[in-house]
Amino acid sequence: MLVALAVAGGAAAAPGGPGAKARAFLVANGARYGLRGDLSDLRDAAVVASPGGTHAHFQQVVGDVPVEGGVLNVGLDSAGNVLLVASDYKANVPAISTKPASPAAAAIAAARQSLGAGAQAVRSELVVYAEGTAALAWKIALSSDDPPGSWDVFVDAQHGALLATRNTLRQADGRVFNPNPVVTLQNNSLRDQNNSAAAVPSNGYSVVTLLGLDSSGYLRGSYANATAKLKRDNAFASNLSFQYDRSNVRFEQVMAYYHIDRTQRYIQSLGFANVNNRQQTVVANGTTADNSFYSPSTKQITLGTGGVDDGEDADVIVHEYGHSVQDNQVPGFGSTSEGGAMGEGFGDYLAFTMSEAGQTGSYRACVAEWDATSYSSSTPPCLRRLDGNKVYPTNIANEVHADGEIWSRALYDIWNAQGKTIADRLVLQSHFYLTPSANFTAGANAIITADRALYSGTHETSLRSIFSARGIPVTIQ
Ligand SMILES: [Ca+2]
Ligand SMILES: [Ca+2]
Ligand SMILES: [Ca+2]
Ligand SMILES: [Zn+2]
Repeated sequence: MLVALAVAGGAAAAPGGPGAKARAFLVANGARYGLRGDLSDLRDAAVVASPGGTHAHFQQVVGDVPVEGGVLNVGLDSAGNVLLVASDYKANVPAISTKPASPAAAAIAAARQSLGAGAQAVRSELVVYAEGTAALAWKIALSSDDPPGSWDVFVDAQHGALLATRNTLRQADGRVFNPNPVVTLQNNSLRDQNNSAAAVPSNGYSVVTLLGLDSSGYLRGSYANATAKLKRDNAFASNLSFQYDRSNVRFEQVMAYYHIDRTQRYIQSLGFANVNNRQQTVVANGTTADNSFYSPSTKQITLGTGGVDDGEDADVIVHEYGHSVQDNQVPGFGSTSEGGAMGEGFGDYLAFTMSEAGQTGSYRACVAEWDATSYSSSTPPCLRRLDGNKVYPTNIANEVHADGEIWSRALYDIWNAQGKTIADRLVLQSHFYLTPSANFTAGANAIITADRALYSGTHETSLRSIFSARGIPVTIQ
């Protein structure tokens, strides 16, 4: 019947759905793909709709058993005309027996043994494995969490021999600045040049692994959901490879995803499982202002495009994430001006500790060197610094960012005195002791309390002298 249809008027004129039309086309043109004239070894697998039409998928079989990798994909336009045939059909697969002599359980045991104890079998199915000599095989899908792994193992279903192991882990990758090209290239004279790709040479970028993405193809995962202001600008990569240059509107989404995800993972690595442990939504390039913000009402971060796009500087992204962290630990935090200053100081501190590795000299305590090229005349350009000499109350200016440099200097001194891990744990732990109206003294008392809780007060003398040097009264006995 199908042959008759093809003879009668070609695939485009054949009646019926896309699958029937595709089949008719393959009957008429199958010789090109090495197909059998009657298509008796092709099973209808799926018909998928897309904006461009439909796609009829076929699975090659021996009897009822699928031939591994033997698929055809026939693309049709909306009128049902065949546009393209993609064929992985394997010609000359013999009609081998499809009755296994060896059970699935034995194949699973062999597969697990070949990979090590951590691998768990997720699925098993019979296939015809047709690389080289065709063989009936158990295809065992396995996964492990630590280290992350995903495999297909093929075990001969007649003799039990291991035929092949395929690593199927889908590693997502992205191209980012880490933390920003001024630091990476040690070049203070880089300029935005109106968001041009040419403004930053390729060695200013790093290619990184993106962790935790769901399988949607968007930058959406356990701890971050990075989006654009307009849906059409959302980064999408079905192969999970997100490699853009800075002139692409999607670049800042990759930056936001990567730096927020790694910050949350770092926080968890310090033993804090409940500090902003949620999916943070970020709208990259969400405002044309040279400003970025965290909104306590929507819990979202918005990154601006004024000057250098804020999303091109990890320090700005992590600073905003700091506000989100603090709002999560102390809902409503920062109702006093000193509290607001502590929020800004903590954001700068978090940006510092997430980027300090490898930073020396004047870059080390400088925040947002790349973003600051569009408004700072210092060398290097800095949004703010953590190593200033402001003291309380003399230098209070009643502007939260300026006053935040008193607090960030105290945190920076703790970091330099106790090292990264202890300092970061003390600072995060201290937030649990605060209320929204906290001032500098409450913040200092909380850090000393955190030290008592985590380290039996081992660092108290040093902490007290650091706060004293900043003029911050400590009132805890
Ligand atoms: Ca950009
Ligand atoms: Ca900017
Ligand atoms: Ca820096
Ligand atoms: Zn801020």
